[in-house]
Amino acid sequence: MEDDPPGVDPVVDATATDIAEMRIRGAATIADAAAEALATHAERSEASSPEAFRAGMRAAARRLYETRPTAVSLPNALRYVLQGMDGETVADLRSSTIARAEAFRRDLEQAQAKLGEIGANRLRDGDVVMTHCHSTDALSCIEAALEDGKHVEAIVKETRPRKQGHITAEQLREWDVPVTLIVDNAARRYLDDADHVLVGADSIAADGSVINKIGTSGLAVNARERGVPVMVAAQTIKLHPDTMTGHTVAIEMRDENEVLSTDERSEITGLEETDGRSLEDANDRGLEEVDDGLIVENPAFDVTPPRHVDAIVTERGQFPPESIVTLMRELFGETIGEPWEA
Ligand code: RI2
Repeated sequence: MEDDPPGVDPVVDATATDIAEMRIRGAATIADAAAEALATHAERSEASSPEAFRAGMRAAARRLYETRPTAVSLPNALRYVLQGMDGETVADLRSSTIARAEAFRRDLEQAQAKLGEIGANRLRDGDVVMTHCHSTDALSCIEAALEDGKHVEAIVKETRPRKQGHITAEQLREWDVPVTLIVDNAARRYLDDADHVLVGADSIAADGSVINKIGTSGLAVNARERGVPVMVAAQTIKLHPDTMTGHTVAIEMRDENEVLSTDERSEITGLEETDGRSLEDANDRGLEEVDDGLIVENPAFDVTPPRHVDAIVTERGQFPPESIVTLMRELFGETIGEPWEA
């Protein structure tokens, strides 16, 4: 008789849903939450054999992996934890997995603090920094500069559609940093007042391209034209190993509701209700195929070519983007597996 397919712990399920729906967001935070969920799954696993334990861990990792495609910190975290699963008994497998996940989470925190210290060296007393979206890696550079006693001010881009710049503004105000909040369209005008553009990354490709929140590439082009240096704060967990062998990074397309509500759509198209339900609902339920002639696209990320980036700041030092591949080879070697598929 075949074993039932392994189930995943409810905590894994809940974490995966929170990541997909962005209650847990930000590349580093996603990686941390994924490692924590794997540790919880390992701790609570009721597997009666080493094979069943391993299969359960792979299923848990797959569930987490399938949530969001762009931030490579997620598969990097899953790979790291699964590679540490070691032993001949369930007890040994369990303890080695938990220890590995804990080590991963500790390293993550230390890497961010170290990166912050390095990034802070680029900021001078009195500098004004323009930010995009919300990145804990980017903010760690500002935090370290403040700890060094430097005065820093920020121009914070709102960052449509989810307005994650508001999270950045909130954090900076907590640290007493003077903040000017602007809509995204005002960025070029305010670049004249900025000494740096400082952003995070969801993935860094082997050629030094930076994949970050939609709008980063346009900001970088404008910054280059204005002579404002672009600094990318990204722990090495953001380095995308598959790009060393020619793979591209998938860009996540998110729900159009983040851009346009059903009511706003109706206002634009002039079509209101179908069968007592909204158009979208009607389409979802297959009640009536309604083509209202309006397409809404919502890519979450874009690609900034290396020529528009001045420095990638990691916990291993700062790098010109074109040289990042050297660090990638050192950290990942040449071959990368997907242990959750084994
Ligand atoms: P940290 C975010 O993506 C932003 O694009 C941000 O720059 C990047 O993750 C890195 O965040 P999302 O999850 O790891 O908000 O630096 O879509 O916190």
